Amino acid sequence: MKFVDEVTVAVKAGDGGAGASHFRREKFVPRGGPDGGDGGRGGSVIVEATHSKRTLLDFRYQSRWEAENGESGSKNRKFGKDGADLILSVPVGTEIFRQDENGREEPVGDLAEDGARSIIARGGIGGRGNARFKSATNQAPRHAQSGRKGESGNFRLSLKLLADVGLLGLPNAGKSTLLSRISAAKPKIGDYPFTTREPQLGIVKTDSGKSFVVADIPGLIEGAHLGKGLGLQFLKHVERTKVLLHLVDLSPLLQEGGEEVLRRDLRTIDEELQQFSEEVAAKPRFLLFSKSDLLSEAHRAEVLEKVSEIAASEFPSAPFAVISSVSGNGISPCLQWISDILKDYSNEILE
Ligand SMILES: Nc1nc2c(ncn2[C@@H]2O[C@H](COP(=O)(O)OP(=O)(O)O)[C@@H](O)[C@H]2O)c(=O)[nH]1
Ligand SMILES: [Mg+2]
Repeated sequence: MKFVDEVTVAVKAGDGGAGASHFRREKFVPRGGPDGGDGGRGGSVIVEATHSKRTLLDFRYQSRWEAENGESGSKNRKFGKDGADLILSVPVGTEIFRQDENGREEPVGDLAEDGARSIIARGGIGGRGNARFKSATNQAPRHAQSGRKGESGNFRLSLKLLADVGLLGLPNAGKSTLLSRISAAKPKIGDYPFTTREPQLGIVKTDSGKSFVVADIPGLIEGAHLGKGLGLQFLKHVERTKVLLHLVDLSPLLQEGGEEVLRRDLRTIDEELQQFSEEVAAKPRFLLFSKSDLLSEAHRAEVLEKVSEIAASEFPSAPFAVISSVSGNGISPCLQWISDILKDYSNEILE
């Protein structure tokens, strides 16, 4: 199963600055020679791979990118300043395709390593100033060149995605609702037969602007590791995630005896994980007690206390939060926790 993050961008490199046409004028030099300087080079557009990015999300928000133009030359043979190059930072593993007017594509880069670069549009060179055109036969040329246009074009950027985070919980825990609440974008699915129960991936953006990929693992029920439901198929999807979000519906706590229901729900998922793979079960895990908006003010304090007790005794090493996917309350510390952990991983490329 392959998920890809794909964007198209329109880029334009900077134009070269114009050369100047100018003659020296000084008090005691009656007929000064030509002294117009050259224009500066336009900046190029360069795509660069970095481990610190995990998705192409930034390019969904902005699809047009332009590098700076070169400045014009001026008198006294002064060169115009070069335009700065524009660096587009993308995750390691990003492939680049140039698209022509007919939609045909040609691969132009495959940035497989941290720091790998591809110049996708070159800046135009600056025009020459009239000082350059002085010759034995033409002592006072007026002609100066204009700068060359910067290259432009449309490019498709494509990244095979691995889920960084696995979202686990019993049916109805609220996984899909949470994912749609926190998703900034949905990646495309390739090579996968369409079913109504395919795992959903979402690209999530944190307040600090970082993004990562969350997979909703549906259908995880008791016996999933034995292939019950579609559980096994989806469990395989968590194998390569870095962290787990374990979601449990807290609403049973609103009723008598709810504490036991909650503990059982938590353990059911944990046991499925343990049976599937101890290694997967040992991944850093964040417990999310969902649907907090269902708590009335009168019950809130009491329920929160029970939640702390349950979390501390069932999973003493896991951080936890009480959240509502309806109001969005309580979610952001968890997203911050995830991005802190993911900082330590370099991007991996799906084969
Ligand atoms: N009140 C409330 N209902 C929720 C919340 N999250 C999910 N639900 C509801 O719980 C039910 C199951 O949610 P869903 O996201 O489909 O669960 P999934 O099976 O784990 O994907 C749906 O009716 C949701 O509207 C929440 O934060 N608050
Ligand atoms: Mg669901």
